[in-house]
This record gives sequence, C-alpha cells and structure tokens, in this order.
Amino acid sequence: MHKAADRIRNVALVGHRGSGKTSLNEALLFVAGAVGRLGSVADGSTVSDSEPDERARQMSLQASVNSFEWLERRVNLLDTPGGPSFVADALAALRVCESAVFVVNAVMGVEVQTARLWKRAAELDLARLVFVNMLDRERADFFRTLESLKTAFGPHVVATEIPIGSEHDVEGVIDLIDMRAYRYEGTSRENCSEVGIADEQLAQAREYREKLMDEVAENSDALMARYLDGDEISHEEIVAALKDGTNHGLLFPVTCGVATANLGTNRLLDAIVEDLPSPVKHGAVDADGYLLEPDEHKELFAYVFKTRADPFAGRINLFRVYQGVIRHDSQLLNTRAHIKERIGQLSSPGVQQLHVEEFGPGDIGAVAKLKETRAGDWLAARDEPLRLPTIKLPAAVMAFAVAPRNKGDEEKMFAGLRRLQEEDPAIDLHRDPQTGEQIVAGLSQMHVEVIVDRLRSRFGVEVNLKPPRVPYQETIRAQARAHGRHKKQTGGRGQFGDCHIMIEPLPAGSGLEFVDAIKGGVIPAGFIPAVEKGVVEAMQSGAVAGYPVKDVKVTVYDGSYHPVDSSEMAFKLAAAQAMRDAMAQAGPALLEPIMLLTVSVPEEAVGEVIGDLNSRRGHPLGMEPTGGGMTEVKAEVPMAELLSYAPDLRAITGGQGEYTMEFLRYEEVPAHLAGKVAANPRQETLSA
Ligand SMILES: Nc1nc2c(ncn2[C@@H]2O[C@H](COP(=O)(O)OP(=O)(O)OP(=O)(O)O)[C@@H](O)[C@H]2O)c(=O)[nH]1
Ligand SMILES: [Mg+2]
Repeated sequence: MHKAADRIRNVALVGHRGSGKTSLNEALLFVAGAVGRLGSVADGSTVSDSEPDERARQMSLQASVNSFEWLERRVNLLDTPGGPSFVADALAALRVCESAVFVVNAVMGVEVQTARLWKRAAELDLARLVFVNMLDRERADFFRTLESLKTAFGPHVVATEIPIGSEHDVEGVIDLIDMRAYRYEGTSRENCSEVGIADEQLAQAREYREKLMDEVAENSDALMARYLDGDEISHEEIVAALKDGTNHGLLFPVTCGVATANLGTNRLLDAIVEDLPSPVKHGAVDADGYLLEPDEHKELFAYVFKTRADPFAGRINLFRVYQGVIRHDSQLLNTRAHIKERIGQLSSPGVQQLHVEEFGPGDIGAVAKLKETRAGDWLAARDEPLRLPTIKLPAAVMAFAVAPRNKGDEEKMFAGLRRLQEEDPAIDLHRDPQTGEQIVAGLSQMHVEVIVDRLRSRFGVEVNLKPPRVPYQETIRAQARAHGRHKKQTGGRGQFGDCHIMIEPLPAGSGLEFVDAIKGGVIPAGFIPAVEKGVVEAMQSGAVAGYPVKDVKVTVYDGSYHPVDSSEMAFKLAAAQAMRDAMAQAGPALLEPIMLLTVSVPEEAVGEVIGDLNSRRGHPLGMEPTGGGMTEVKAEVPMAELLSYAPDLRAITGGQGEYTMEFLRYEEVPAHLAGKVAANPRQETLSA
C-alpha cells in the first residue's frame, strides 16, 4: 500500500550558496534515523553532495531527494544547490514541493539568492519556514538576521524560537509558544534536554513571544478578540492558528540552530511534519487548465522533475505523482514522446533506496531504466498532453566553443553533452552559425567548467574550450514594411511566392510574435507556415552584424499565389527576402549582454579595481566590507569587457581578488563600438 497523501510532506531546502542546506539535510536525516552517523561537508561524507565533483568543490551541484519516516509521516526532503549557476535544480525542486525551508546564514542575513528563491516560492504559493543557521559562527546575530528577513519579506516573518547564547557560546533555543528552553550537548540524537529559562533572558523571551502572539492572533478574528481581552490562549489554539497561517502563506515562522552541531534540528524536523502542509492541504494543481487532484482513485499523472545519471543504475528519473497511483511492473505513456514506457522497479529515493510497489498521489519516487523519459516529461495512464507553467531559467550566456582533444571522440562528446543537458536544462547546446563550432553555454564560467569535468569523469572525453564569445543579439527600433517575391520560370513547373509583411519592435524578452493577417485567402493557409519559416530563417542573421534577431512582431498582411507554381519553398524564400529588407529599414540595433559582476578584493585595492571597471564601461553599484579586510564591489559591466578579466584582476590584487558574474539583461551597443563588432563577426581578436 502507498502512503496516504495527507501523511506526506514534500519539503525543499533552499537558500543562498553555502548557507548550510546540505549540512542541515544531513542533520535532519540523522535525527530521523535515516543515517547512522552525522556526515560533514568538510569531510565529504554527507548523504547529499554524493557526486565526486560536489565533494571536490564542497558545494551542491544538483538536487537530491531523501525519503524517510518521521512521526508516521513520510518526508521527502530535497536538498538543492544555492549556487546561481545551478538554480535550475532548485527551481525544479520548488515546483514539486508544498513547502520550502529557507536556510539563512546568521552572519550574512538575507542574501541575493535567498531573495530570488523567495520570490519563486511565493509565485508557486508554497508554505515557507526559515531556519537561521550558523548561530555558532563569529559575528552571527539571530536578531539582526530576523530584521533583515522582515525588511526583505515583510512583517509576517516571525520568530517561533530565539537562541540561548551567541556565537561560540550558543547553547540552545527558547520555544516561544510554550516558553520552554532547550539545551544541546554534543551532536548525538539524544543531545537535547529541557532547562529553565534563565532570569536574564526572560524579558527578551517575553518580548518576542508577544510579537509572535500578535502575528498569530492576526490570523483569526476569534482569537484576536480574546487576545485583546487578555484571555489565556491555549497551546493547541496557538499551534492551530500558526499552522493555518503558515499553510496559507500568511505567516512565515523563523526557527534557528546550528546544522553542523545538530542543534535545533530535532525541533525543525517536528515543525516540518506538524506545521507544513501535505499535498492534500495544498490542494489540486492546475496543469494548463487540467486540475490534478491528490486522489488515488483518479487516473494517474506523474511528473518527472529530475533526471540523474547513476554510475550503477544508469539513468534514474525522479517523479512526483500528482494524481492516481503509479505501480511497479506496469506500462505507462510518456505524453511528450508518445511512447509506452515499461515501469519495472520503483524505489524510494535517497539513502534508503527501498523497493516500493506503488506510490500514491503527492508522493515522490524514483524509477530506473526508462527508454526515453527525462526531466519535464509526464508519465500517464493515457496520452493527455499536460503542461505545468514553464520554469523561467536565466539565460545561458557564458558560451564556449568545445572540441574533443582526440579526433574521433566527436560522437562520444555529443552523446555526453546531450546526457548532461538532460540532467541540467540550463545548459544550452548549439552550433555557431558562423563558424560551425559546437557551442556549450552555461550560466557562468564555473557552470561550463563543471560540464567539462563531467565529460571527462563520466564519459571519458577530454575537451578543449576556446575562449568565450560574446553572444550578441540584434533587434529593431522602428516599424517597417517590405515586399518579397520569389519567381522563377525555368521550363516545366515554375516557382512562385509573394508576400507583404510589416515588422514592429517588441519589448525585450518577447522573442518573435508572428501574426497571420491574410484576408480572403490571397495566400492560402497552407503556405503560411512556410512564410513563418522564412521569417525565422532570416532572423538568424541580423542586418547590423549577422547576429540572431530577437523581439520582433511580424505581420503578414498581403500577397498572392499561383495555383500551379506556388510551393512552400517559394513562399519561404519570398518571406526571407521580405524579412531581410524589412529588418534593414527598421532601425536595426546591436545588443550586448550586461553582467552583474561581484568582485571580492582587499580593501586597499578597491580604488584601482573600480577605476579599472570604469575603463571597461562598467557602472559600479556599490561596495560593502565583508570582514577580514576584504570588500565586495558590485558593478554592471558589458560581458565583452570581461572576457579577459581573470588575469587582470589577479594583477591588480596580487592574486587576492575573486569574482563571479551573472547575466542581467541585453543593452544596445554604443554606436562607435557596433561598427567594430560588425567588422569582426568571428570575434577573432578575442580568441588570440
Ligand atoms: N560553523 C558552522 N558551519 C556550518 C554550519 N552549517 C554549515 N556549515 C559549513 O558551511 C559550509 C557550507 O555548508 P553546506 O552545508 O555545504 O552549505 P549549502 O547551503 O549546502 O551550500 P550549497 O549547496 O553550495 O549552496 C560547510 O563548510 C559547512 O561545514 C553551521 O551551522 N555552523
Ligand atoms: Mg549544498
């Protein structure tokens, strides 16, 4: 029998890079008895981060799922990477969960990625709970972190516990609901014991309890009236109101602890099963108009959210059942590939890879050995095309040309790249239309380096990377009309296609919008797709410098045809010609990617670093001391100016500077530079 949907908790651990998610994941598994010892990230002994490259880099590179039982509930806990380059997996995890635990570093407070993921979780309507981690670190401050959470996420972020002691002397936590104190000693499962609240902390605890009660009472009119009258409110009533507010995204409880010391983690585990919603409570999921209900009697729909390559089992697909029951030894349909897949063995994901006969609605499971199925697919009882709203991923702008070191490894390299892309949809693979080279694009240089490492370690292919090229784009700034006509009469059957189009600029990020405004069949409907094809082909190469053209609305509004001579090919050629003419007249503009650069440098080098960024057409956004004599400088800089930044920064800072960058947006290239780019379409000087 499967676990009932109201006994399941799907929870994603999310947060900024290095905030302690993997360590917390480990502690929660340890407390629940799913692992026998508390592994550590530093030793490379944690359950998640099990891949060799994750251990070597001491950071999570992909999502991992562990299922275990706690208080008769089944918890599917998803550890996600905090690094912005690996955000695809964090977003995929949020999609299949009802709730998220935000892990926040108590020294740093809310960081960039925390805020971004919060926004995504809000869009998905997830219950959110915060764990303020690393209370033991120097300069850690729970209360300052709480303030930064309120500033970022509003007044309904509220502490349900506060720490006892701080930094190296942190000892435990005070539960504000029941006003009870807990002390932790050592890291064993039995390290927690109740103690009295120290007199000197009583006033502070009362103050924060009052804030909590104000917030809880706000979620229930009845409770509010009695609270204002000064009535005693019972434990059960407080918990019920807190739970209700959390489940509806009206209130965000903040807990705290030290993941690596297993401090506060037992309480978090209880909160996960008691305060966070089940799939039933969260309710039906809207898949493109089709409501999926967590009902075991309805037909099956399961969504594959993650494909992992396992060295032993081959490709493993992790799925979430939305409706119905998935059974082992059964046959299902893949609704994208329209093929039947045989479901052999099913297993519960993670450390306790137990074979499971069936998974019910709301549950998360793993299946190996499927032929075609990969992340993003639906497995279903029948071929009903379902869609969840697409997850918007950042643009893969760090593009490198790759080639195998050994001639003859081409096929192996392509196969490897395709497999890696299955695991990570943020990777973009394409051929450079100008040079014919194979391009691998990721969200950052590190992202691409991880891909190269994996090609070597998993697929045995050594590749060379050529320096990145700038992925310029083009667009138009004005409206234009053009006429294209393709006519050939060379004996026999002729060629005839004829169309009039109008093009207009669209807002950035809109891509192509193609409108068929043909009246009276002057171009027969059957040829319209050929017209669109011609337009799309012409847009591969813009009028300024031959880069792909984006953000254009194209309306085909007139034309003519010949009953015998017209063909798809003729209409495609006519449309491409019209499009090229129209683009040349429509104020074509060259666009370049602008990056957010974050540089960490010694304080004394800040002046020179900023001066250098100014000479790179950069706009400094601000700076902040980060301790240890280091300062973090943020700036917006065109990518074209950063291709050789690493050696220059090394020279300025005597090797002590570090930087990361990520894509922000496209902006028009200043006119005096656009000419230079156009004159050098292969960017040859850059790869010198
Ligand atoms: N002192 C202290 N160190 C911690 C704590 N939690 C994690 N760390 C350390 O912080 C570093 C990062 O921890 P991880 O658990 O890998 O952080 P993460 O959030 O999983 O990192 P990403 O997966 O890269 O986003 C490791 O060296 C941990 O040992 C904590 O509560 N206190
Ligand atoms: Mg991690």
